[in-house]
Amino acid sequence: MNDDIRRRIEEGVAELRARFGERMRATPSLSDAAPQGDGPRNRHGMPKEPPGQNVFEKAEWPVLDLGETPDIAPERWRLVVDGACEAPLTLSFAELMELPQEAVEADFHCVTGWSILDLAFRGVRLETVLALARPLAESTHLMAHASDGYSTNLPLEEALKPDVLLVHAVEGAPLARAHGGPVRVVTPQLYAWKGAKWVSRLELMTHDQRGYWEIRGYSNTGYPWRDDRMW
Ligand SMILES: Nc1nc2c(c(=O)[nH]1)N[C@H]1C(S)=C(S)[C@@H](COP(=O)(O)O)O[C@H]1N2
Ligand SMILES: [Mo]
Repeated sequence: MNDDIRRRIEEGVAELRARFGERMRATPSLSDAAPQGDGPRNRHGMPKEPPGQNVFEKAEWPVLDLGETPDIAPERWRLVVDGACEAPLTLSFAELMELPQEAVEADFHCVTGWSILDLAFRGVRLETVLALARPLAESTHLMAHASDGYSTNLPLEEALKPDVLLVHAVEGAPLARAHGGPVRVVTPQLYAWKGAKWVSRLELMTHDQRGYWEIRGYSNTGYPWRDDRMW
């Protein structure tokens, strides 16, 4: 990664944190005084086991999607970042691997009632690619689009959290195709449907718009510690 890109990321991140920091800290996953659930606390002070969830072993991690499994070789994978931003961009897998890499240990909570705890994810913060794209001042949300036709929306105060990653490896191995490889989004602070497998496009938006499951009745916010599942 050259110095120019490094500087653009640093400047972009500082600007986004100045714009969204307060809203990020006010979200329920960071500031819920009485979160529901049990067990020790996660890195954000929330109970490890949100209400209504059953913990599965890592080896039993279910595969859940619309039923079509895109077959995308890493060399063919592209991520388009466009919409309400100053500097739309397209990243290849090699370019993604050149950006600053993060290791995040996080839990994965599916709205259908299962959780996998302490998965070791590796990838690039969404914040990093959004910093490069420079969201316009009016930009408030994004739609993550995927190669299977799936989509899911996120407010930027959720998308910018430091453990929201474009994941390419889990537990030391490349992300399996069935779990969204070569690259998916993971949103540990929200139910797992907010993380698009086989992510292909991040569309910045100046207003909220619902994605695939949000249109069909899932909650538009999806906070596990508020049992925030439907509508
Ligand atoms: N592209 C895509 N991403 C998706 C989905 C999908 O159908 N297509 N399903 C979502 C839902 S509902 C869940 S619970 C998780 C499941 O991820 P997993 O199959 O790795 O467990 O992926 C989310 N991301
Ligand atoms: Mo799901």
